[in-house]
Amino acid sequence: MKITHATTRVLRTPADNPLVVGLPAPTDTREFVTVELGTDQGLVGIGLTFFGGALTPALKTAVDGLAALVVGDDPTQTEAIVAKLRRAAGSSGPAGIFSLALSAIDTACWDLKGKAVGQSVCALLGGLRDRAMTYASGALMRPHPVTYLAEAGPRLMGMGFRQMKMQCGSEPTVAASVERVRVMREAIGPDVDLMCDINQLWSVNHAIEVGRRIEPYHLFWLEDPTAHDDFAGLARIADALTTPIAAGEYHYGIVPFRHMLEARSIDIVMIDLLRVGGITQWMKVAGMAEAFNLPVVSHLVPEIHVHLVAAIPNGLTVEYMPWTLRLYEETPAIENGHLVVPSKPGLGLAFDQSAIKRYQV
Ligand code: SMN
Ligand code: MG
Repeated sequence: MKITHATTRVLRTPADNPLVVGLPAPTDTREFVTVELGTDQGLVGIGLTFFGGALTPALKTAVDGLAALVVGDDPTQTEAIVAKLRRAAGSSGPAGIFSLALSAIDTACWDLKGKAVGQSVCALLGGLRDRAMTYASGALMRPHPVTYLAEAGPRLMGMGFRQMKMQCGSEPTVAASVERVRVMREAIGPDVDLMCDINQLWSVNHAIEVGRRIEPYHLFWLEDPTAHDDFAGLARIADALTTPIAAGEYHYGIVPFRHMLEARSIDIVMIDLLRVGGITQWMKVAGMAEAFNLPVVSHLVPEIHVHLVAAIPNGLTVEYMPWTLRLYEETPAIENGHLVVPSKPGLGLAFDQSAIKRYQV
């Protein structure tokens, strides 16, 4: 099979989240770059990327440039594709636009890999399970008042979620952070898994002080409590607390994960498909984590990550952040708190033409 052409688009959607109910709709937007790789066998592979922000036009140009380089190549030879693109443009990475663009191409190649043999990407990667636990994300955000959290938690449970993630980090006092977690835990009871994302906003000492005082609320994990690349600081927090520490979403490529794992910085490895550079690289980090006997979780893009987390022995749960789901004709179903792996070949996804028409820039 050979890649014959590529179509890329920028899609701009409202920066909303269907899991957030009863609050004013956001006025800002999110920009995604999609890619469709056409082949001489008539198959089309899809991928997407974002995090471009104001540089999204540059990100689209990067995807266009990498796609043009792989015309004529066999998309099933994913390592050969990565090596070629690294030779051609790796000097502009790994952090930033290179890895974000590489991810879109690599994902589309894996979609084609599956479609070529009639298997899902999950099956190609090992197919350990046909579903993965999933947690509601983006519904319990930092700016939301505590009273909203108390109402939103039970509502998410009513939607079938058995895990959910809140945010802390901008409270004025330690007591206010502790109260925020206490209210959330009281609202959902002891049997729902509750994660808390700090997004690097605390110092090491502050994270240890608050972390110790929220231990009684049994967080499923405390995420990015301090700077994502302060491996020694993260290790101090992880050693000081019983609560598992999760981090990794901010890392580009696979090498930072080596540093994080060697420093024993974390208890749960979070891998972002777009920043790590695609499915090929994501799986390498998952293997690194397995060697350190650590579970792996995903970041955003649940419709693709469900294949990966379900395929590996140390896959723990998939972040259900539904930002991208409106771009597809159909998306993975949620059954009893689990996200079901699409059984169709490849990713089992197709961009929704009406969404493209509505959101294309
Ligand atoms: C997050 C970070 C960046 C964009 C969206 C969401 C957050 C998460 O840290 O873990 O979902
Ligand atoms: Mg996070």
